[in-house]
Amino acid sequence: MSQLNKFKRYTITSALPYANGPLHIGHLAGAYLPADIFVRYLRLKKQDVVYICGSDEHGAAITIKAKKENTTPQAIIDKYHAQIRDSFAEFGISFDIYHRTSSPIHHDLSQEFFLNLYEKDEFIEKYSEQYYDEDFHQFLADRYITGTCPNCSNPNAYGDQCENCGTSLNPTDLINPISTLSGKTPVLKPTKHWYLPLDKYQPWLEKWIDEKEGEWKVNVFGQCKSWLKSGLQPRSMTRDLDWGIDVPLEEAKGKKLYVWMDAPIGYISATKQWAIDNNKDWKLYWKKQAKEEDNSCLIHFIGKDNIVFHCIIFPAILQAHGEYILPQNVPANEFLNLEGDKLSTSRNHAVWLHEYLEEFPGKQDELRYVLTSILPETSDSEFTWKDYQARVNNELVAILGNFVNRVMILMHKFFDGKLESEQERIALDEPFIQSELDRLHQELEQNIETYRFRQSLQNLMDIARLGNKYLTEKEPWKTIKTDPEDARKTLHNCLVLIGHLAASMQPFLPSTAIKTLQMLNWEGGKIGFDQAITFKSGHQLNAPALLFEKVEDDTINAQIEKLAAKKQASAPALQLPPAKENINYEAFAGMDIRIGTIIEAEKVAKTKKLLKLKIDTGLDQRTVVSGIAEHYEPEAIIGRKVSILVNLEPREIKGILSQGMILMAEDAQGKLSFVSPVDDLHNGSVVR
Ligand code: B3M
Ligand code: ZN
Repeated sequence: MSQLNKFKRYTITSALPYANGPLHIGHLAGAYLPADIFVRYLRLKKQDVVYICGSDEHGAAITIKAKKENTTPQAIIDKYHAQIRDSFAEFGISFDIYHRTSSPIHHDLSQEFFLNLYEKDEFIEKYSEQYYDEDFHQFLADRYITGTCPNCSNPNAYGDQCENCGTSLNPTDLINPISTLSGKTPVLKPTKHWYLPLDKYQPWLEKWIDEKEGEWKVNVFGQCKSWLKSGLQPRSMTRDLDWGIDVPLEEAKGKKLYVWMDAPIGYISATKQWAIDNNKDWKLYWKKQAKEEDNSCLIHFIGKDNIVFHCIIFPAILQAHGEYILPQNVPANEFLNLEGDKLSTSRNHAVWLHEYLEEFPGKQDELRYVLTSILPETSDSEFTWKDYQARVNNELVAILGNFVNRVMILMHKFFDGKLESEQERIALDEPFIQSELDRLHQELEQNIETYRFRQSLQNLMDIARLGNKYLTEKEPWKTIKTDPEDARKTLHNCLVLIGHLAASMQPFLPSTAIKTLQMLNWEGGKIGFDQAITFKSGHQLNAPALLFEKVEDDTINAQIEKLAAKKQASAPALQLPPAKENINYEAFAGMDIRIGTIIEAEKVAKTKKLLKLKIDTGLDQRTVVSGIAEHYEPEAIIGRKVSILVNLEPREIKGILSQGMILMAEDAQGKLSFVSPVDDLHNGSVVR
């Protein structure tokens, strides 16, 4: 049973993207597509819902980008805000407002929040030693400082968070801190800041999070539990920066709010703006109401790297304020990978939305479909172009498109696209199909309501499969000659099914739903989500049009090549050693290199780099000491065919007589790899 009516209202947010670069498919699959499906569904279920998003325009993410592009932060946010907003609109992400955190209404509300907490004495004010870049005369926080994560050893952790393990950090937690401005090790200098005592809220947070067990996704709940277990620390809510929202205190002149203090408040200020524009009351969507059952249901859609901010820090801020509701759920997604590698803006390993739109015009629903099929709901998932092609061709074209197309063509061929029957209204007249349809539709709703969007999309496709199966079994193209009434009835049933399909498509494939309704010549072009579908006898269909087109190999190969080319272009230039002086042939021919097999391998005691190997050279079995222990585990290389220089003068290494040398190739990162024959050669084969 649907749980939707438990709540009076819904406040749905998607993470505010930093306006510091274009969007890629990972963004869409993380926090936007799932939220959009959910919101479209809520609207179709006639719920009172507001869907909020906007650009996050403060913080080091913006200023660092401005520096890189040699321009101002304002120019950066103006440029990317517009680009991001347009990409979202093109993909049908149906925000009620796409706002900006640089707007005055947002600055005001953030300052009001800060002052509210300040006046209640919720902050701890303290001087502490903070990292400072002497070359750039700047304190270093957040993305201005990187170092090794004390929790997972990721060497590229930021000053406020490790994106690898999700832990939130303070700059002083980093091991080997480095300024991202000068690349130098920073010095410590005292400065005053205002800290939110998260440790004080810990008992309250624990209780609140514990209530979410079983309701929140396991990955989200688990992350929260593990931070609470390691104990929360006070967290500075102010920064020594010159871009951001002013700390509204006389004594804090020149300081700004921490971007994660202001950004989530951006959800609220955006709602305020929307309410002004639409004559609504924003407080209904954010403030605690007199009766708890009148509260709005707040849901944050985010990617997993934002969990700590939405499940710990922002709730603590809201709770400290006291007048606001807390999130009911935070269905964070894991990460999407691309062609076997992490999506990466810096390495340009991404499918950019603005490029997709140019190269695949009108194919937004295709991408929505593929991404929904592979949403990283419970674990990281992967986008590949071959998979994109397969899903479009074998699912959208062959199942959904094919069903609709076959029915439309047959209707036009046999009946000139006109529905006629003795009854006034044509309804689904096949109990088995009706009950299957009801079951699938119910499952689809249940899955959306529990954030299982992948599964709900499968339910939609199963409705199309049901149609195909029915059509194939009934063979109206044959019965038209033997029993034309049966053929007519079959096709009528199929059309009712298509009506249901169009209705159910709406959250997932909004443009396709509209196209389908147009073909059906559906009055008003809108269809209720769970409305009974009937046609008036005499109803005239419009001409059939293909819903989807096959994706050709060439198209896909071009995309794969494009990714490879980008990767190559952004790979650091190889630092190859210069060529050596020429030698004569005799010098080369003097080397006796053979193929051999490693038959024993063990670490040389008290050394880090050395392995003692026994090699069958075909001529004999001999011992070689090789400096490869940092690259290979001894057990893993037994049986490996290698090339060995057998006439190198024996040498004693760590008390072991080493007779010969294994040939190794070294890559730009210093990784060693065996020079092994591709074919299966016998030991003693000569290398020349
Ligand atoms: N801008 C982080 C991000 O883009 C941040 C989200 C803010 S949500 C309030 O990953
Ligand atoms: Zn980490």
